[in-house]
Amino acid sequence: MVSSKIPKVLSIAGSDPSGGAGIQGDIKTIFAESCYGMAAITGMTAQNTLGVKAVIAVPDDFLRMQLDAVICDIIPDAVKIGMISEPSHVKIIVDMIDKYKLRNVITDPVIAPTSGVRFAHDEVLVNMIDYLFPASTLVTPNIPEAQTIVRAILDKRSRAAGEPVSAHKGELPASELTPSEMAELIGCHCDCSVLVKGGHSADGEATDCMWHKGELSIFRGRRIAAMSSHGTGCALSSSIASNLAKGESLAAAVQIAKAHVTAAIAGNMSIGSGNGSIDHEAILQQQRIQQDTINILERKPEERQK
Ligand code: PXL
Repeated sequence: MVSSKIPKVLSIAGSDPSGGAGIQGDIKTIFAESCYGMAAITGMTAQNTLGVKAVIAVPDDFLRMQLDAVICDIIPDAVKIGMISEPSHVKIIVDMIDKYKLRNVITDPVIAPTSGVRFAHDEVLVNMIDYLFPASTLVTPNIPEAQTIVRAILDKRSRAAGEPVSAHKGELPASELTPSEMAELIGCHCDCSVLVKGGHSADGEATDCMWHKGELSIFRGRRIAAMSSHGTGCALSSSIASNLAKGESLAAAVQIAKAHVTAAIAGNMSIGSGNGSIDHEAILQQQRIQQDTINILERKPEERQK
């Protein structure tokens, strides 16, 4: 049997039955990026475009069985990690990264949805900081998530130094740090690359900052006032994973993913009565335009005339 050359991407995330975020959104994105999508489910949500009503986690053994079953048969070229609602799941996922020497691991630290019940409680966050981020290629928090992560790191440092944690609770520097300072702090603490997404910034722009191997890169973007932005973070992390699986560098993968997700938000698809899904079809169109351009450029000059 000849193994297919299609890049394979595994999403380890939660189910969103409304189809915009979680594994459903990831699979749509990975497909639109011309990769083969797989999904191991950490838990299920009950939600629609108005918000998340409830979350349940799958049992530990069952998460382990899903991951072993898929990975021992189909080794992924990249992995996207999304919703984790159990502290024990973090360690199971990190064990799998080590066991199968998984590469191109993109972790989207989803702490809470825009509207509804929280996904990850403090212990999950602490485990992510201690074990999952150091095992990841890139971590992709938005600004509020980065502030929560920075706060947890500073709390831990205070505790280790025997200082009162409460001293900086409320007026903590986290809210005073710029996105690039937060990316650097998290990246240095966890020894991983960090992309702080600017979609939630107050300046009306959507500029992302990446800390990668001691260097800072800025990815400028335009802020789109769309009614349908559900699934943006999931699509970005899945798109970065897909582009890494296709062999792009990390900076190129982020750049391409940002352009694709911007197009998906601009699609402004109207689904449901609340914050509906981004338009994953727009990623497919962008991806095709890009591929057509590459095909034209790769043709010999005499063939280009035809
Ligand atoms: O967009 C974050 C996210 C991730 N995973 C699941 C979600 C959401 C947002 O609602 O439902 C399952």
